[in-house]
Amino acid sequence: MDEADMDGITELRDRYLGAIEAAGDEAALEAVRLSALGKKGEVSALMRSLGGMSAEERKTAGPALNALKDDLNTAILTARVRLADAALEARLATEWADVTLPPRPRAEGTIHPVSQVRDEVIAIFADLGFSVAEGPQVETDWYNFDALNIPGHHPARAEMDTFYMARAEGDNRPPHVLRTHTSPVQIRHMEANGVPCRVIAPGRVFRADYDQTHTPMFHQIEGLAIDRDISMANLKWVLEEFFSAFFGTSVKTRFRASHFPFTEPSAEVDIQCSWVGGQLKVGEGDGWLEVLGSGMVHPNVLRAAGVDPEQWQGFAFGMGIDRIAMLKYGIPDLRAFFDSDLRWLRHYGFAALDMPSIHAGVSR
Ligand code: 2NL
Repeated sequence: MDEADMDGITELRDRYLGAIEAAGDEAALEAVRLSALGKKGEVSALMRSLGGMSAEERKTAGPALNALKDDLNTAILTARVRLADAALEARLATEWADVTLPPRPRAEGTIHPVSQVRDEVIAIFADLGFSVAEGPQVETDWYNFDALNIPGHHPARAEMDTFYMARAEGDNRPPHVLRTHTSPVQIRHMEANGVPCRVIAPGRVFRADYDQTHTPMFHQIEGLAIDRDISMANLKWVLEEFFSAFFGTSVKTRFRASHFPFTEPSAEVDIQCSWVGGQLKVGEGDGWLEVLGSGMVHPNVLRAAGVDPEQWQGFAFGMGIDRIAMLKYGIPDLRAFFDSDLRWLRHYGFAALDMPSIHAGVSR
């Protein structure tokens, strides 16, 4: 191998090292590699020419060409890593996510079964012409007891396990109470609006009682209809209409004579049900389930609310929202209602706007 050939190898090395350095991406680099070291590449052609050389020539040209090939391969490898890094950097510069952005809002909780059932009951009674009345949860003993024909010595006061509020030291007036029923709301309604009236009073009530089936706070809906000639027959129709709409199937009621101080006559109301394989079904079978207390409003109660019992009469009823929620939606444990357990709420809770009413399909 003469000087000219060695110069040729130097020229090749400089040219290809320059081209490798100049390659802007991995495709350009591969093109450079092929034109030097590919089957038809310049360096490969020179390697093949070794066969036509004399042994003397081969002795210098062989190692020189091998060194050129190694140098180019090393440079290509280095360049490839550099280009891959640069490509990654370029991607990272454009493809980024701001992990500090707030996430899309998602539903945190659900409608509590008590709220759901209260709203269902309100919707059904609204269709029957009843409006909603509300009042304070802390009541005077007059509105909670006396106006309802429950005098001071009456055992019903003791039976109700009333929570009493404390009076200031030296204040000897009778203490306020946490209302034991929503009846006071209806007394206040008659006082403020007069009669005739058709109202329901849903809300929280309080009794000092805590076991498997009682919580010290629970929910009640009372209903009141006063007019000139309202009877027990109207009460029975309204309740059967209500229960049929509420349970989505025709429901019979059974009235059993009972006693409440605020109604005369009084009746406890059962709804028709069956027990099939340990499962309760409302509106079929020959079993009965007590769900409600009711009666014709006592003349003393009308008088206490400023209504003349010689002119007006009507029915009233009261039922537990929590109880009928358990019945309709198969919820076994009352006390879990008030644990604020999100897992329980996600299981038994409702989506917003899930609101059946009398129009939502009563099959009969
Ligand atoms: C129950 C069911 C009842 C009433 C509540 C009532 C309200 C007024 C006048 C007369 Cl303003 N009555 N409400 C009537 C009957 C039953 O509650 O089982 N209570 C112990």
